[in-house]
Amino acid sequence: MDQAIVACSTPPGRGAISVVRISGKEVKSIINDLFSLEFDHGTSKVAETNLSEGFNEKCLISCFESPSSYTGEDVAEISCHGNPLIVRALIQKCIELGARSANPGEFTQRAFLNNKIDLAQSEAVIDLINASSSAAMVAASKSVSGNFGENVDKILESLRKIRILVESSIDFSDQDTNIDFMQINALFKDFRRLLEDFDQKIEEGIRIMSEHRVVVAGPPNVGKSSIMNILSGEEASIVTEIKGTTRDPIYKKIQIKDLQVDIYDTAGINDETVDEIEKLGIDKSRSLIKGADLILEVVDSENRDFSLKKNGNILKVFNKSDISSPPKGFEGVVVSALEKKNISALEEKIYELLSSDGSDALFSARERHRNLVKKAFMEIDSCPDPIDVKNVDIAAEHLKLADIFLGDIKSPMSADDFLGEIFSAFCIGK
Ligand SMILES: Nc1nc2c(ncn2[C@@H]2O[C@H](COP(=O)(O)OP(=O)(O)OP(=O)(O)O)[C@@H](O)[C@H]2O)c(=O)[nH]1
Ligand SMILES: [Mg+2]
Repeated sequence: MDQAIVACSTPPGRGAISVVRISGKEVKSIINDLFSLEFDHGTSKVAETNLSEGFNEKCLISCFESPSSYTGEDVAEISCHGNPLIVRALIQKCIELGARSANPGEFTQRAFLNNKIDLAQSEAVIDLINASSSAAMVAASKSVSGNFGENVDKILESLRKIRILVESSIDFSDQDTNIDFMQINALFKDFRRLLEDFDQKIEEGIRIMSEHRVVVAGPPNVGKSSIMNILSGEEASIVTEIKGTTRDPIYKKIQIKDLQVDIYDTAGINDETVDEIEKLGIDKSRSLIKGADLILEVVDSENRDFSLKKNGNILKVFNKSDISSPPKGFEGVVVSALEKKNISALEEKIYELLSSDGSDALFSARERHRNLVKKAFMEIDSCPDPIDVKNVDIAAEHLKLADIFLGDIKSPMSADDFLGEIFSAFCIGK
């Protein structure tokens, strides 16, 4: 077992409790030295430790003995009062007693190295923490419990069936064995169909995990900032009657029902402006519009013909309904930011448009998975079709490479620095 690692596993800051986690070979002795406590698997005990002169902290210590722990090593979770000073002192004590500070994701990395979970499950743990909707949460939890991995296994199993037949046709080619190429080619077709289906599921799995970026855009002075302030429930943006008030984009995280949404207020689009600062603001608006999942295209009666000339992810909003009416046949939501009219309908529509994305996802997935499937596809596409006695050597090579790429999804055979790269994207304490 490796040297013990220690970190705070709860978010930084003050709260009722914080949890300091230690994992590794010195855990038993550290717990004993800190709390005069016998490390006892499956128990949670209250004990005190002296953290500084005249200051004793009462903690709850939960013990998990190797291999029945998150990391597969001896693990202790120490719940203390949620004060960063206490957390820091506790971590310092653990370091003095033989532990070292954990790197980001190192607990999960150890779980992976100790075969507690595969790589796809480790990634899903982070997806579960970061999920920004209930549907994303469900998808990530399915991946944590192995649904995603089961799909990978099924595909690999199907590929290996073909590989066994192909390889044996090469090994026994000089003998009078009857190699059934019809069967090989039929299996090859089934495998391709499975992989195509999996690729599509991955696409949905990625989409459901993506953040929801909403950009409030439109001409100047139509009430974009007023709408932003109502949706975020605070005075995030400055509102004045002067055209071109907002320059830098303003960003807020908001919650609509079970959906977490990143919302941006932007500078009004005004192609006639000569103001250099306003022009820079408009450039920023345009690049945010490009990357948006949903654009609220706000207009008022003075700008009823304005259009960003974009298709797809646009929700038209007519504002200032307290002083004017929308044009006949207006297709969108009609609101008054000033009188807070119809705002819940606007929220409902935003929710509806964003939450339909990827709601069929069977599991959470990532770009890394998609790239490996793409590479496997390239091998499959380069594989001779149909496979026959003359090209079976070439086919064997491509199938082998496809196997390696697909295998890398769950258990990469590559070097440590690759794993380090993956786990460094995790948070400390995880
Ligand atoms: N009557 C009425 N006035 C509104 C409404 N919403 C906003 N206003 C007014 O319109 C003016 C512009 O509002 P803002 O929210 O700053 O508009 P904006 O689109 O962010 O403007 P820029 O940042 O300059 O592009 C302010 O005087 C607001 O009080 C509304 O629903 N009804
Ligand atoms: Mg504004």
